[in-house]
Amino acid sequence: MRRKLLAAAICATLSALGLVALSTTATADPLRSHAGSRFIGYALNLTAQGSDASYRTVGAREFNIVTAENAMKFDATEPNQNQFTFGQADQVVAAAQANNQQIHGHTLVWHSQTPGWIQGLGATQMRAAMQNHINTVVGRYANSVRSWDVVNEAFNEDGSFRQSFWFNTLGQSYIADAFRFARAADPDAELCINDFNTDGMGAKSNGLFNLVQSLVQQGVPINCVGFQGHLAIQFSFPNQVQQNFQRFANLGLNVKITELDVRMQNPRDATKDNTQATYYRNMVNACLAVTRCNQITIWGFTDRYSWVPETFPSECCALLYDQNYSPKPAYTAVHDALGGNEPVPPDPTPPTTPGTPAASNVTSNSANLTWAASTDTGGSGLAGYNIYRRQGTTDTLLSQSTTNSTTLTGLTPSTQYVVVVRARDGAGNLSPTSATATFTTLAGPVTGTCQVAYTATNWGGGGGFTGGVTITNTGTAAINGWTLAFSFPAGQRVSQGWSATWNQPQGSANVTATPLSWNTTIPPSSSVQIGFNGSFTGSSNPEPTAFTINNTACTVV
Ligand code: G2I
Repeated sequence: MRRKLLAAAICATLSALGLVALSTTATADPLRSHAGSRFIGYALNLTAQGSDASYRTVGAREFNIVTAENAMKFDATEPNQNQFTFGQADQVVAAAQANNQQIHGHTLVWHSQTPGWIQGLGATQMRAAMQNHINTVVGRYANSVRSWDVVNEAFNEDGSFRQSFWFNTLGQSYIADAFRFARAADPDAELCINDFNTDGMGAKSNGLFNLVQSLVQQGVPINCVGFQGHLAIQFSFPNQVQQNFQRFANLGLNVKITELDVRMQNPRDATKDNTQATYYRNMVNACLAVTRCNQITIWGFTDRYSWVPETFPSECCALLYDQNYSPKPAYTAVHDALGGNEPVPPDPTPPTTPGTPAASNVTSNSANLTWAASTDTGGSGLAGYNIYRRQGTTDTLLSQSTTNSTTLTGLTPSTQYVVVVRARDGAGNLSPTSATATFTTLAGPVTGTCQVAYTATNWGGGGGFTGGVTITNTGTAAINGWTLAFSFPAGQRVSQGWSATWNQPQGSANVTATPLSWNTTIPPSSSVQIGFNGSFTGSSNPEPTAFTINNTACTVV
């Protein structure tokens, strides 16, 4: 408080001398000085950065992480296939680094601001183009970008998947694939899924939660969930934001507010400013209450540059500073909320090693595990346990538990599992790994009934075609492990496939496909899409008429 008054006095003196053109808040006490171990950021508008010295000054002074508002999007970085243009993205990186700021990458796979050339490709080519884009962009910035919005806005308001060209062409697996490609290009970046209207509890955030939970369970390399936070004061504040953030954090993921702004209907007035400040304060406090919420980014900072008036012509004034760089009540709210919540003291001490787990009640797809509890003396407290499957030297997260027992579900029948447990504390420290427990699941009946949709798209000329198979679990129990089998009627051959291990013995019409690690389980009412390139002879390419999953016939649609 004293610092603030002193700085204000200095500012007033300098102002009187005509040395300060701008009304800004105390320069010695910017937002970033209150961020603690978190990041406080803004979306950088490159036009403003190039033309407006005040914009550069405030952006550099207040924030410690930068998101490119547009410069890292697909249409900016790869406007034509495999012709990459990094000029603008490089400018953002250079500006951030010059100001000792981190960089949050936005965004790799989105339906908007993505060039037309990729939207019309067939599945194989689109997936390869997605991989090439992610590999090239993430690879280029592997040493400078600390976190990425890998997939952006994949959901409809009712929690179903958005029918984007990505989804329509590649199916839901495009999301897991995007994360795998990003991880391959940068082993260290924090990889996020990002969306809007998911800030509070509701249908859309439930859809996001279900997806994220299944990605974690499948070992897909996702590290964080971004909540955009585009709010408006004429709508009520979202429902249970802190609880919503916490349920994602409990999956072992970091949480970020990635695009916060709070718009209002024209004209701006003092009452609206105060309501807006409350919305900002509530969002910041929700983040601060969740240990794993590690970033709050505002989608700009001055009303001089904002996406709002272009998109909502009767609305305005969504940011912390007005058009002339005067801080608004919203700025003070964010500043004081951050200041009132200095970071919790560091806890470098992990919990003690959990006891050796014991397996019981092993079925074809589940098992109970119990172990002796750990203790935590570092101050942040025991948060729970991670249960991993060990295969060779790799431990893959199977599930998490807040107590010293768990029921593993979704296991594959007739399969040996070696499992270990590690304890987690509130600061995210992991204990040493427990000794192993080994058990083998029982042979299982086929638990689901199935439906298969087969497509064949002949290439223009020659005898090549692309085949696609969508397997849907129409039963009420999960299918855990599957073998798809069918016979080609007219000498067709699989030459190369994806999303499954394909096999067609030489000289045989019989084809089988078995899952990869990430699509082994098909929950009820869910589908997996797999595909292949193949060849046919003569002029027709008739479809197989019968398909089985685990030797049980499926409905063919
Ligand atoms: O719409 C607000 C945000 C929602 N979440 C994803 C963000 O990426 C998105 O940002 C906005 C940018 O703030 C705008 O600046 O995304 C818009 C496009 O979806 C951006 O607007 C576009 C304009 O519509 C174009 O006219 C303009 O050429 O920015 C382009 C580049 O300046």
